[in-house]
Order: sequence, then structure tokens, then C-alpha cells
Amino acid sequence: MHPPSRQDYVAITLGQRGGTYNNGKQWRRQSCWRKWKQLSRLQRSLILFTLVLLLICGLASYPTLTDHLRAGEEETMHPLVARVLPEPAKPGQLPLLPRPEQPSKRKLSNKRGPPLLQNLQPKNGNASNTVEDKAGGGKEGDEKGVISWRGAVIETEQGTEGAKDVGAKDDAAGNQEAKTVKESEADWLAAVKDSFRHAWQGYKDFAWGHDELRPISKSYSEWFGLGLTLIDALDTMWIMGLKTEFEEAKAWVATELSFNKNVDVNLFESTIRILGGLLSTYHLTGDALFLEKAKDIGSRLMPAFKTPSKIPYSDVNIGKGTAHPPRWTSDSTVAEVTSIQLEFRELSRLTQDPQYEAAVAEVMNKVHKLDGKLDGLVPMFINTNSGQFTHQGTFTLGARADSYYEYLLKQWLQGGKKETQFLEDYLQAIEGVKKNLVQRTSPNGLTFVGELSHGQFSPKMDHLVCFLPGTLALGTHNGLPQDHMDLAKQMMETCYQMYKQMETGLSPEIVHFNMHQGSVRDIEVKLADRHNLLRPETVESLFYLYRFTKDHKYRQWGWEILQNFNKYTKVSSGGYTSVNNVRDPDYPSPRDKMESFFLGETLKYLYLLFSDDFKLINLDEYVFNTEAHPLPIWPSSAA
Ligand code: DMJ
Repeated sequence: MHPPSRQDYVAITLGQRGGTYNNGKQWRRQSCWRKWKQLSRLQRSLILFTLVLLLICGLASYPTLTDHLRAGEEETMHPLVARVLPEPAKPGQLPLLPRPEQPSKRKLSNKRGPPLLQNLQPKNGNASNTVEDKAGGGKEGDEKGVISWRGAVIETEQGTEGAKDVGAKDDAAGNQEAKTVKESEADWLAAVKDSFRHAWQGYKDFAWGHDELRPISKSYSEWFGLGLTLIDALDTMWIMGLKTEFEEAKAWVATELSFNKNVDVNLFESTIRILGGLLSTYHLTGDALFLEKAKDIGSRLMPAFKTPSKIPYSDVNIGKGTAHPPRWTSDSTVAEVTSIQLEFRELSRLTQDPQYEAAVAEVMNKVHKLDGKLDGLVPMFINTNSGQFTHQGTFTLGARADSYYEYLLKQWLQGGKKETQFLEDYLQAIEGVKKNLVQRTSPNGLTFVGELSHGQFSPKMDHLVCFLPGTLALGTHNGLPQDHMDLAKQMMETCYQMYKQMETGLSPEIVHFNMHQGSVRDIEVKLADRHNLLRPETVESLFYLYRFTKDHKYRQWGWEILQNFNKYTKVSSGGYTSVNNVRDPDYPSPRDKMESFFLGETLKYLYLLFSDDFKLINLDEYVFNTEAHPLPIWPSSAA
């Protein structure tokens, strides 16, 4: 947690002085051990005795000390945040000792960020000006001015400065406030565009044509071997007006992309990222190349539906035309088989070939009729032989079920609000959510959506669930009940707090909420759940909430999140990395992977959130697939 006015940026810089971050740690460990071995037994005993003595004194004074520190911090904090400070050590557990630091660097800056990786902070705090950028020059993120999508020249170095005004705008006079908001919009758009360029540069330099960038090791990883990041990012570049980058990527699609490969791909992931990305890029650009590629991958995915039940297998070999379930089960995931519909339906409409739509419609019809739901909520697995739900009795809006609900609403919207079965199932499911899964935290009454397992409620929520405020708001915008919007706003606050209350300002993958009276904090995070994969769901919902309410606070929240991505996940040689520990601002521990959805979704939603041009992907004309690829709402005659 940090005061709202903080402007600093820390980029992760590795391998600059010979050796990676991990190697550095190992070296320090070995050197300390050697020194320790050189001491006499008496010297070692004395040191150990002193350390134990210090530890006892430290433990005795710990509450007083932390109370004192907190009192200082609380003055600058949101009152809610101030009440939910980092976990003190549990009884019987030693408080975590501070990590040894390089004293000279610490003195130079008391900013949070990995100290061993910290750069000297540029005074203007520009997000894209890492040390290497400054020294090396020539990188696109270093440009003095960039052209926004509106055509205005924006000084990137003013970008962050302008944002300071927004933090302090509360007491500004009306017209001054309007001016500040307008300036901020331009600055924030430029900043998110800079972030995209930085991410793209890393991908270009070290992972071009491969699935994902590994920014720390300056290499790449393959999942399907189909240039996943490049395809996922196409429409983002188009929307941001990054024409040069777009043309380079398009040339790769035209000359290098081939789906005639002996490779197993996941039906859901390749549908939402590749088919969805190609279809939306076709619509935005009108370029037939993307439709041709979409047809190619779409037809190669069809063998997945050749199952006894017509519930598709999870995996398809797009070269051989064979499909199969995962090795350990004949089940598919419910969210996966029910979140490919927008894309296949659109492919049928464009090609006038009904087979795609027929295949996914059959899945929806089957799921609609199945037993095993609870008030419209679905289990997480479905068997490809029997066509029945399996592992029944567990209900979540998180992993394995999430986008089932999203696609009920969105299919209804895509088809021009005529297919009422989708609407009915959606409305029933939201009532089911409210009845069975919505609870409030203690002490601050945050609204959240937990999980139910065989009648037992668990106050656990995946970050993935943060798609829900946006979907609920979209429903209300299209005439669904106002109480959906009320729930959306309450949950939006919770999702924001999942970022705000972490020491890095970034959300963990999973949180557990406290519900018992007398709890000290609302949010707990288990050790294994502290990672952040650069996921989009919260900024996606912020985008919808801002579009429908025009409440500027949602953009302010998005801006804070972007700054924290820049501070803790930006790698100076290019790209952003997922991290292991959002609770440790000194060492968030890079995971060395930039997921394709960071470019496909996270940065796109941030850009659209900061844009006041609501015609840029008009939500009455487009519906976003679950990977943030906009597809057109069908004209009434087509539905
Ligand atoms: C994306 O691939 C999609 O948003 C999907 O629906 C859920 N998981 C990731 C992002 O978190």
C-alpha cells in the first residue's frame, strides 16, 4: 500500500551487471556462508546469542512499533485501507525479517519496488522511461511525443505529471476540474499506449512469431506454436491507432501464419484468442486476409465436436483433424464448451455456412436442459460421452464456470435480443448468484461472490470473478434489472480493494474474505495464491462501469492499476512479467511470462477505459468476446 500521490516507477532490470536476479541471490548466499565458516566457534556463538537477544527484544516491542508506523501511514490512506494493513505475524510465528538491501540504493530512494532491481527514478516518473530506455535511446517508448488516436500530439513526459492533478482534483473548481479530467484523458491514453509499445517491443525483440514472451530470460514459450500474442494483440493495435506495429503484425499473418501444423490446441483458448482475434480484426479493418485465416482455423477446430454427446473435447490436433479429451479424464470444462459460441456463430454468419453455429448451439441446448444445476448455477465439468455434468455440487463464478454466465448474456445481445432462452438462463443464474453466493465481508462490508460446495459456503473468490461487475452492468444497460447494476457497483469496489489492499497495489489470483464479526481485515491471501498473471477482469469491469456511469473514479482506479503494473511488472529490456507475490513490494518475484491476454485484453480495456470517445467500440454495436475481441451485434435481419 502506498500514499495515493506516489509517482515513482521501478522497472525490473535483469542481466545488466552480469547474471540474473536468481544468480545474484545465489552468489550472495554463497559469499555469506563462506564468511560465516571463516569465523571461530566463539565468534559464531557470540553472534548467535546477540541475534537471539535482538529477536526477543524485537518481538517484545513489535506491536508498539508497528502501531506507531501504522499511525504515520494512516494519515495518508483511504480509511478503509488503513484498517487492512499487512498481516502481522500470527501468534507463535516470527514476524518476517526485512530482506537485506543495498543501503546506498535504499538511501537514494525510499520508494517501494524490488530494491535489487531498482533503477534510479527519473524525476518526471514517466512510466516508459526506464534506465535502459534513457541510456540506450531509440526505443519507441522513448519518443518525446506520440500521436494519440485522436491525432493530438502528446508529450509523454507530461503524461504522468498531468495525472498528479487528478489525484488532487477533489477540491478543484468545476471548470478547472473538467479541464484536468480532459488533460488526464489524453495523458492516460498516451501512457497506456506507451505500455503497449513497451510490451510489444519485448515481444518483437525476443519472441516474434511465438506464443508468449518470457521477458526476464529474453526468450519465449510455445503453447500452440501459432503466434498467440501477435494474433491476440492485432485488434488492440488497431484500436490504439498503432498502424506501424499493426502492419508488421499483419505481414506476419499473411506470410508466416499457418494452421497446417501437427499440433494439439485447446478448443476454448484457440477459439477465444485466435478465432476471436481474427474475426474482430476482420471487422475493424475489412481486410479479407483475416477472414480467410478465421475460416481456416474455424474449420480445423470442428473435429472437437465429434463426440458421442456432441459436447466437444478439450483438445484438437489442427493438422491431423483429430480431437481428444485430456489424458486423465473424458470430461470437458463447462466454461470452455459454453464460451466458444459468439465466435462460431459469427463465423457461420460471415461464411453463410451453418455448421459452426449448429455445433455450438447444440451444446447450449444440451446444457440448458441438464439436471444438476442449482438455481441456474452450473457445475464445473461435463462429460463428453454421457453429456451429463460431473463432479456435481460445486458452484463458482470463477475458473471453469465463469464465462458460461458471460456468454448467456452476450449471445442474447449478439443475436439482437431475440433468443430468449439465453436471457432466461442468464436471469435465473444471476438470481442464483444472489441467493447462494453473494456475501459481505467483515469488518467493512465489502460485497463478494463466494463458492458453494455440497451446501458448504466458502468465502473464496478468484480474480477471474471480477468479470462479473462488467457483465452485470452491460445487462442493466440493455434493460435488465437495476439491482444488477447495484450489485455490479458493490462488486466493483471489492475487486478494486483486491488491488488496493495489497502491498504492490496488484491483486492476487485468489482471495479469501473474512466474514466473522471482529475480523481485523476483510481480505486474506494464502501463500499459494499470491501471484498476479497480468489478468484483465478488473480493468474490463472498470471499462464497462465507466461507460455506463461516467463516474470518473473508475478511471482513477484503472490509472492506479496501470501505474502498479508499470512499477512492479515492467521489464526494462521490453515486456511485462507476471509475478509470484503481490504482497512483497520489495521482491514480487518475476515469473518470466507475459500472457497474451495482457496485450489482447488488459491494455485494450485500459485504453478504452481512458477514452471518452464512446463511439470507439460502441457497446450498442459490438459485443466483446471473453478475450476482449469485439464482434458485431447482428443487424436485426441477420438474427
Ligand atoms: C482470458 O483468456 C479470458 O478472459 C478468459 O475468459 C479467462 N482467462 C483469461 C484472462 O484472465
